Amino acid sequence: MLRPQDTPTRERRSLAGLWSFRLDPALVGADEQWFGGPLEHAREMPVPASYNDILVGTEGRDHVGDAWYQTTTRVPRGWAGQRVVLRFDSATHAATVWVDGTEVVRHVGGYTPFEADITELVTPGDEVRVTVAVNNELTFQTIPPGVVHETPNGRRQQYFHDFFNYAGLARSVWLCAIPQTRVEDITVTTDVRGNDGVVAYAVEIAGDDEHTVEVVLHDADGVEVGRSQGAAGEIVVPDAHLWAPGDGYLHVAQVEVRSTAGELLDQYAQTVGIRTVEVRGTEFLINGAPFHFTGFGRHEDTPVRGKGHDDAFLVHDMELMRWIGANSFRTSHYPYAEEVYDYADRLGLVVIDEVAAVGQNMGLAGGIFGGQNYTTFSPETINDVSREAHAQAIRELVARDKNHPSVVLWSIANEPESDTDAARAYFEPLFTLTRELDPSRPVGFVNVMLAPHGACKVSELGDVVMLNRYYGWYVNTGDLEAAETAWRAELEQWATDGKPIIITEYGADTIAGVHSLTPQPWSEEYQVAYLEMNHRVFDSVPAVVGEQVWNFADFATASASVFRVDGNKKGVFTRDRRPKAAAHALRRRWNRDA
Ligand code: GCB
Repeated sequence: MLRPQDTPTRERRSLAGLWSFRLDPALVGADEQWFGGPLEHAREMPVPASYNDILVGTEGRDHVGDAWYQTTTRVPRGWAGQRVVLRFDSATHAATVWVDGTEVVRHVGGYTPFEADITELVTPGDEVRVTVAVNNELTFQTIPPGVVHETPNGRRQQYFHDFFNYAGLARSVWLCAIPQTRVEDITVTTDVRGNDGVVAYAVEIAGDDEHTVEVVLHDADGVEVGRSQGAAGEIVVPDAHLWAPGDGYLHVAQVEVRSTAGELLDQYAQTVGIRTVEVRGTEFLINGAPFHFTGFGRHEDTPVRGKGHDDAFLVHDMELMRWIGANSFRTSHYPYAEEVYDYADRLGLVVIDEVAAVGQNMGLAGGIFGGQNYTTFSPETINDVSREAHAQAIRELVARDKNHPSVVLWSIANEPESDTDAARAYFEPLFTLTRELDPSRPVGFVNVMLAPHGACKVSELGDVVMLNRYYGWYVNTGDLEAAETAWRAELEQWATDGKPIIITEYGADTIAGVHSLTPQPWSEEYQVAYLEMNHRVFDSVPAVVGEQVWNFADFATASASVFRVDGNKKGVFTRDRRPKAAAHALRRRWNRDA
């Protein structure tokens, strides 16, 4: 599903703004046909934004059920004869959409786009009413999983991951005009031969069969560097300027569809970063050169707007990344807004792209999230239906992000149970699927401390080893010497697998402003000492090719918890993006060679 664009043949209109809004905890809206007319008893709600923290009190924060959104917009007069498409960049976690009372699409999965062709329901020049019921319930059959409990005090949502279950329309909504005969999809893969860049493409066209396709490749200055006819082909760029970490050089492939008479039917501009990614032994190679990941696991999380995408935070956060010397991040623990990947492409930032499979681990969730009553993988809990939802989430992730040069690695789960045969049986087909969908990138999953080397039955399926470890925090708390010994011992075992190791999480909760002469947990000094200890360990194990601190910034977690105070404080920046002492320490380390 291509991202909306304005081109000579396409137009898009953002539906951002204030929509009518009404919570529906009793789930009566569909029966009462709230989609049938103007939403009654509504208040206003910004789109894009998560609704939870916009409202005051527990009503929005702890809501379980549907949230109804409605807006009216005018379909531009000039769109007659075009396909009119309504597109949601996301709806968390499931949505049903009506246009003037007619249901047009349903979608499950909170972090990927979906769209509906509404051409037959609208008249260019007229107003149209769009109504969406967004459901935030997580079950064992959703990605991520959760349980809704019916209690004497109402319905309560339990979940097994460590970030707040923000919901709503957190990303853009678009009304688009797209030609009848159109570019439906583009897949670009790139290679480097000697000094030449090779751009292989496959274009899918929908509509009239009588057409021709041409792809014209331009460099960043707009100079044509090659062209090719046909729906699939290859363009060789002599002496190509490659996309590389720190150098977000982008070519643009103009895909043009013409009638046999030569009339332009559709045009779509696909950015292309020419680069290669390869895992060789314990090295992670980008353009043949060993790459060492520095940076963070992040969250889409800001005050008030929750997971609502915001360009100001996007640019500011990436400025902070640049300041600190980070060259990469992981989209922990779900696919982020597409604006983030576009920007990473342009900045030359490297992305580990993660599907929203987090919390599939009742052993881990037991102590923290009350998952002790459940078996992770079983017919009653995470089962074949869940795996199909997981597979679908992977399909939608790869379909959406496959053309981003910044994305170098797929992460198909964060910290699932991985030391059982059931886990192995669950994950094996998902690795196969991901490789079928995209043979051009390595695939991995993030291993949890409960499944150390030797016990983990899933790691051998991955091209890389990704480890989240908290020596000196959750274990050996406060004893960095013992932590260093234990951590090095474990890491040396992983190194015997002969794969690159990326430390995808290491971190210590730190309250900004708490200081201590001896490094005490929760103090800024401890966070610095903790990171330095980790770095000594990483630097002594050559197979370690990456260090991503948990987390870029403090973030919101579930409201009811005795082990989080006002959220997770492992941020190197506070939630409002002020640096802790650790930020300066990381900046020194990551700019050593500068
Ligand atoms: C983890 C999880 C992450 C948590 C973090 C923590 O292992 O992957 O989602 O926030 O630990 O701080 O406990």
